[in-house]
Amino acid sequence: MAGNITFTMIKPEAVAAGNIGAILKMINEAGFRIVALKKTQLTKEAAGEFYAVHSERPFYGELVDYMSNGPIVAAMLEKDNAVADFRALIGSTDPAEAAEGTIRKAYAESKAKNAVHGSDSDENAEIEANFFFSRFERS
Ligand code: FUP
Repeated sequence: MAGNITFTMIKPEAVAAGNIGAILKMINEAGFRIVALKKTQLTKEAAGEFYAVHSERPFYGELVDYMSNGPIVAAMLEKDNAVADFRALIGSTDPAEAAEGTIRKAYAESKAKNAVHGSDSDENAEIEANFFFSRFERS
């Protein structure tokens, strides 16, 4: 059975552009409950660890630089079928391919600066949430 928790980050360029509120509003209006929320900045080392699964990809170095370049907002979200429903809400990795009504269509700048992260499995949602939040920070 699909789990009811996913993890997201609002990425540095979306935070810098002042889009935290607008993106959280879209998330709420799509029926997700915010379980935990934190604005913080990743060190290069932490960004490298978070994206370790991509360490062999050609864009890894740029991804780590960009994700550690400014503040991000990390959140745990709750909803039935959370992982799949949130992937649908954010849209394709490349905003040029993202559907109307998705967060990336509205706010992403490019495939690299694509406004938001969304976990791709229940297992990764738990790993990623644990990266940012302890169990004492979850309601
Ligand atoms: P997604 O799951 O949609 O966030 O996309 P991926 O897991 O494929 O990629 C993770 C992150 O790597 C993306 F959010 C942005 C970055 N990326 C690039 O910078 N260039 C690419 O060609 C693909 C991904």
